[in-house]
Amino acid sequence: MLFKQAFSFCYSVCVVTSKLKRFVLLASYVLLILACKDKTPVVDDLFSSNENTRPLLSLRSGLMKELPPGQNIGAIYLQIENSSDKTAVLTYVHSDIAEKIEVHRHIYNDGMMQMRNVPHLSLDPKTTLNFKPGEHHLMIFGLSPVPKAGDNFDVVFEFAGFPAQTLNVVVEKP
Ligand SMILES: [Cu+2]
Repeated sequence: MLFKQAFSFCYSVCVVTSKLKRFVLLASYVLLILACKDKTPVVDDLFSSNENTRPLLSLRSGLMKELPPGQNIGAIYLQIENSSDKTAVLTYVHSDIAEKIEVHRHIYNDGMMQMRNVPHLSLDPKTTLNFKPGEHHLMIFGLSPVPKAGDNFDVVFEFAGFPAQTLNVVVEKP
């Protein structure tokens, strides 16, 4: 569209001046400007594309059920996406309002559902892990203060070889 407009502009200038040489010069000048202008977004895309700005690890949907009165140990569910091309190993999880946070996984042992501590959770490249009831969860110990439904708090995740990530966990009604 722009090229068409440029040509008709140049053509009208040519008609007025009746100088072909001037038309050719003007046309190449306008086309050069347009060509440069068209390339600009491509250069911008190189620096602002999603691939370069998207975090390599994304933590989302942090959720904890409100605890019964007197209890200060809870379970947190979330989703972790590793969109990088290397394995991410979770080395440490902590929060200002908890004494300790562990990664747990439910397993069946002799027909019994048991919880196992997973000290170094590995996330394969290009995978998403859903923490959910009956599978992986975070066990949060010694909550103080114990958050109520509607509250939220931050949990920090440290991964080997990746920047630390903070997840905001929302407390829901039981
Ligand atoms: Cu547990």
